[in-house]
Amino acid sequence: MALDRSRSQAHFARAQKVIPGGVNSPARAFGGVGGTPLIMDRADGPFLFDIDGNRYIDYIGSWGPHILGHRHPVVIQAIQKALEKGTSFGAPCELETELAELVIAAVPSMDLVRMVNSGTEATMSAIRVARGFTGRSTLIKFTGCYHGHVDSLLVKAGSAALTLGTPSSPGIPVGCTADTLCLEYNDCQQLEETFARRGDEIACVILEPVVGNMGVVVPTPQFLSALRALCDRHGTVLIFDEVMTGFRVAFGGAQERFQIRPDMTTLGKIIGGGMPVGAYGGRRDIMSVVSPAGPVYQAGTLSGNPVAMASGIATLQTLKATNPYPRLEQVTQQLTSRLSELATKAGLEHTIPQVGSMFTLFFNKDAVTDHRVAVKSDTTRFARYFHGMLDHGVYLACSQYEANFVSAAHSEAEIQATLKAAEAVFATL
Ligand code: KE4
Repeated sequence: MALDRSRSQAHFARAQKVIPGGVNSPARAFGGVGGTPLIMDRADGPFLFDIDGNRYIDYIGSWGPHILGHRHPVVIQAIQKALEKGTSFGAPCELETELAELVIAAVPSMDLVRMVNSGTEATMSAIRVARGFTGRSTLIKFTGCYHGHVDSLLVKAGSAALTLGTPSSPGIPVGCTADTLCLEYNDCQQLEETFARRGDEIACVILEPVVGNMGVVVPTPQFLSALRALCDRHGTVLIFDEVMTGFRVAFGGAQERFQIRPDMTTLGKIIGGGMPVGAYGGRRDIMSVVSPAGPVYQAGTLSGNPVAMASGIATLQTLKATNPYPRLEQVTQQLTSRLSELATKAGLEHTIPQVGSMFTLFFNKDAVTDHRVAVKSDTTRFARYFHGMLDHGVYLACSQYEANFVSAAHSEAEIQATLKAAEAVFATL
């Protein structure tokens, strides 16, 4: 039975008159799946509710922040308490030190940390600091990894060959990406060749230590250890962009899970608990170049504001106190293995990589190890799957090239309802 979404349709038409594309972020515009984005009214636990009153089991959790589920009482109370004292002072407050201490205690690579307001700000700043610290300009990123809309990182590599960055968006002067080398994820040979030729000019390497932004792609142990060794050998700063994986795949992030220590880490999403927070940090000698301690400038009006800090503190403290990770791993493994059984029964070529509570169902016959394989996925079939699940009250990431997230609020009932929906939808694909 088709859900009534007339209010969403009408409101989206109104939004398009005043907001580019009707959205404040293209990721939520349904560009990869077609149709009209739903206008959400409220959220609670594992659920989203649209303005037509339809309820959805939510697997994006605001694209990662809501590992505890929406409106966790401890987080809401902390925000309300902070609000009683004001919103932003433009001066230091105790809460920003408290969140910094919690982050440093959890993330092995961070001696010092600077709060910002988004993951993009975090990666943009980390790149600048790495360049300032090394005095070098060249950076390496990997095709299919997304690090926010930073000019120097919005680079779409061409073929698998070493590609000098060409901007993937108008408005970015070629000069901004001339120093960006784009390599293939998990390709150790290409990495070694690049360092052999240009290692001593490379300021930093930045990567998602578990990729979420081409769908979930898992690094090989060889790839991570090659990265660490080559960066050590050439004095290059290794940056783990853990905006998505930080406090998601383990309390200490992917670096704790894989026992690889980067030189710098960027964070976001979960450390704000749904409020705008990003952070970057790392080795003391590197972070000591950051203004005003050192010469590399970075600033922000609302960085460290008490309301966002209170939300992040409550989120991390609750994660520490409840340790949801073992159950998240087990529930997500059960969900993905049952989804795979159902997809196989329906004769659908697929692969479902899963790390912790992140997963992607690729309509692809091969294991997705990098962007070259990811882009061979059947995105038309994915779009039908997405909308079929939506009609059954399950809200997935609206792109084949995104991760989905299970939260601590997802109970057995939601998992079973998701599987029931998938069984029905797979039969229609
Ligand atoms: P923000 O600027 O959106 O807070 O963070 C940018 C960013 C940086 N690094 C990683 C690994 C990220 O995943 C992101 C943002 N992720 C996307 C979803 N894949 C956010 C959704 C959106 O852009 O609306």
